[in-house]
Amino acid sequence: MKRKISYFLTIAIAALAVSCDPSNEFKGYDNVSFKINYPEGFASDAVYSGPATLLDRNSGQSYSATADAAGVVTFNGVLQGSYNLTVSQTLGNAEFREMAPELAGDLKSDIMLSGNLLQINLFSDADAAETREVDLVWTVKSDIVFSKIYGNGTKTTSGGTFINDRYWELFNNSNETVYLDGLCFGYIEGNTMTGAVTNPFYEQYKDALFASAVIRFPGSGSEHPLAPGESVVVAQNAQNYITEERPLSVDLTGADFEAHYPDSDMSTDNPDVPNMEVAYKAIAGARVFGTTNGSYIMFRASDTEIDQMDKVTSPDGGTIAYLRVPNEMIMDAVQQFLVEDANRVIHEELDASFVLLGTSTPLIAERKISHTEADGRIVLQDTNNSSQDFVVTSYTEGATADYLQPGQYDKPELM
Ligand SMILES: [Ca+2]
Ligand SMILES: [Ca+2]
Repeated sequence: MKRKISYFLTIAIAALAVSCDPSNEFKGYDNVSFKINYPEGFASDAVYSGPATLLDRNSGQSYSATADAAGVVTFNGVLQGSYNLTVSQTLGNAEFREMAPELAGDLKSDIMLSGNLLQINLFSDADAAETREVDLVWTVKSDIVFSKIYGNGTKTTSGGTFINDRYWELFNNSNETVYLDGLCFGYIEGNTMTGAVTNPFYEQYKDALFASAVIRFPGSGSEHPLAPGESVVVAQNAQNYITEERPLSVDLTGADFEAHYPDSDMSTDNPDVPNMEVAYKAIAGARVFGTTNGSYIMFRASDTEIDQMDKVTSPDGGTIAYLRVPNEMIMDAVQQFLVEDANRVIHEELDASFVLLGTSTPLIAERKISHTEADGRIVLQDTNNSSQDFVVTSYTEGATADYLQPGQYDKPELM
């Protein structure tokens, strides 16, 4: 009760301060409040205590605040505009078990709580006075995350685009060694290149995502360790793509693995680089793994498990069957848009937003660095909100293509 009184007292004092302002100049709305609710299945007295960010959709200006003892976040001095609110907090496994024993089951991972409210219009006192509610959802926090995606190809000197030089980099963001054996990643069916097309799988199924192709790290369980703070590079093909025609490409002969398609005339096998297993391929004739502007997910599944997963044709027709990957299996997800008004293929709780790639190639999307531990281990930012977690770097006229090289975690733009 005491807390409640002091909360309302704060509002009253703040309101008084605004009304007494002699300059009469609008300094923004105070006490813009959001009540953050835990997901269903959590203890009824669980109160959110983490941060939240309010982002101006046009200017990009952001406001940060931390929830009070009642689970309410309050922002002050907020200028007029249209906003997105994002909430995200990591919850340790012990806390998760205590707050939601039934949901936790025998899960041993930490979890991530996240929530979003999009297009919050703050244009009047009434808009600002409304206390909106945000319902959090939870996902398993992944130890391995996508750290770099180079997928949109390079330019040739004759003005063409060459897209065979793709690679993906995965990073162990935890403090324990993780085995890559059996880890899958796949790209999602859908169109994120234009606002003119919506994605029927996304519209119709809220509990799963649909993969067009899935590749998997080989090994029986303990063959491919990845130490904390280390990364692994998976090339589409482990070739050196730098030629006179393609001076801005990359040399991928040093990749750790490659996504070789044995049945494809566009896929070259480098005998020195181990191949990923092709775990699923919706389009039998697909010649390479990966797509331009692709959105990617990571999960663990054996052949048997993939056999047991549903294969579903698109709700708007067609005979191609995509692999249905339930949301709760997905460890990391990165949604990529070519243009800002493209339509979603990945659900909000897995990625609150998207990496905006833009059309200037060659470009690379890279996860930012959150902080460096005392022992020097880099920790990447993973709030399941790709517009904040990733930075896109594209080519500057006259520069070299060194920024596209894998394995770089000391770039200023990642800080
Ligand atoms: Ca090979
Ligand atoms: Ca993530």
